[in-house]
Amino acid sequence: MLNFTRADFPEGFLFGTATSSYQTEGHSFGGAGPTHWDSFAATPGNVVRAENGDIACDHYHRFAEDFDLVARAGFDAYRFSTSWARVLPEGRGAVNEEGLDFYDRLADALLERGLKPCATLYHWELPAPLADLGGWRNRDIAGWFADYTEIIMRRIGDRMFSVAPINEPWCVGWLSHFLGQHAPGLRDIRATAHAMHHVLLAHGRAIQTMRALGLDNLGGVFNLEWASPADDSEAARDAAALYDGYYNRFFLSGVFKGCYPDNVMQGLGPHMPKGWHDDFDVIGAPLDWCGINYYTRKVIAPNDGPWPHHHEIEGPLDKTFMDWEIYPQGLYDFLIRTARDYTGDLPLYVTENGMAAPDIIENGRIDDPHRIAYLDAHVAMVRQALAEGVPVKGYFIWSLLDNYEWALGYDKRFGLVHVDFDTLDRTPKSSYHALTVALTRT
Ligand code: GCO
Repeated sequence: MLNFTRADFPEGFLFGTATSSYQTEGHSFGGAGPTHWDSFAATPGNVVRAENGDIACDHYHRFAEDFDLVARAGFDAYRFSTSWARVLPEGRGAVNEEGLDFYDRLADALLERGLKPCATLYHWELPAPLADLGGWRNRDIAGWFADYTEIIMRRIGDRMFSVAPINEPWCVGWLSHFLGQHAPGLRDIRATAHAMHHVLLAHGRAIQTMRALGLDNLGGVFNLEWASPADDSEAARDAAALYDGYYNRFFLSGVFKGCYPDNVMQGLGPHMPKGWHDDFDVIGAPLDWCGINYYTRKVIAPNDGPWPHHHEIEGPLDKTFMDWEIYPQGLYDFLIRTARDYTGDLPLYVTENGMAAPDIIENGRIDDPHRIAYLDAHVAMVRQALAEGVPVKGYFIWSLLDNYEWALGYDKRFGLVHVDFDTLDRTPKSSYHALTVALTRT
């Protein structure tokens, strides 16, 4: 049982669940073009067992069944992403009509079930031909992305409840170009600085494009991770502040304040693309809401290596199957801080929150009390922020389905619904049943 019901929330508060295209659809279906994730995954050492998104959950063929599950649980909204390479197999130029038709059917299927469609236009599978041209390192990506935005939104924009251009700019920039853990797997500070700026420029261009199409309820989705200093020395505090700088504040500050944090620019400054100072009018195109994806915190210690002169150390709290500490307080702190420092009265959404576990099926049942406890603890933080006047308007759980967890392959199960990756059978977990009670009890 969960310790909340819908009645504990303001009228109109939205409960939703989320997935993404490459992680669920099955990229081999329907004429989608190759992406940088496909080649990244095909290169030894990048992804557990070199698994990829070819089949994933076969959501491409099973979306109706999946949306029945969303509706039956009592959710109001469903967050999904559209695949650039499915719509434009070359990234530009010729449209794959089958891909557009797919998202058209998907939009209708959501509305038929009374679900609000919440779209994200990029969740990490860049068309390979654009990666060949430098991908996020190339300033032209802002224009390519705006063109793709126009094509997909001309087709489905009329039925979207909300749209965000890019999921988690930190992952697109830092994780993929500095840490090398996601495609394209670079570890290069110049590539990082360029990608971090261009991802925001592309975000802004997409917002402008959608405004010109007359769309509204447009936002941004940022993954925020709390940074705790390893001890109370000044050096550790600075180290955590820098982690917070390039993980969280860089993107929020770029979009909502038109500048980048000084501590981040001490390292990235010399590597920034030419003319970056002049892009903030685009980057800061006004938004209607701000989405926060929250999972965990990191404990940060200083070192005397090259910038950013710090590293993560293992924290003392209970961990999920991702080895991520469970730290609900961070969600509360981010809701308070984001409203106070960046967004003011703008609606905030928790656009992702959830946890991975092994979730083994036994006698046709999956008991996941750990997930129920995780969700309960985080929802309690949302309620606390609401009680203090933060304008939180919705809470989305990652994820509806167990799916492709990127470099970690298919082992890390985040779903409310278990997926057997041999048969593709779906089995709702006990967390799904608990949510159904919380959301449908009157
Ligand atoms: C994320 C992503 C998802 C991940 C999830 C768990 O936004 O980070 O949207 O793709 O699967 O976060 O790591």
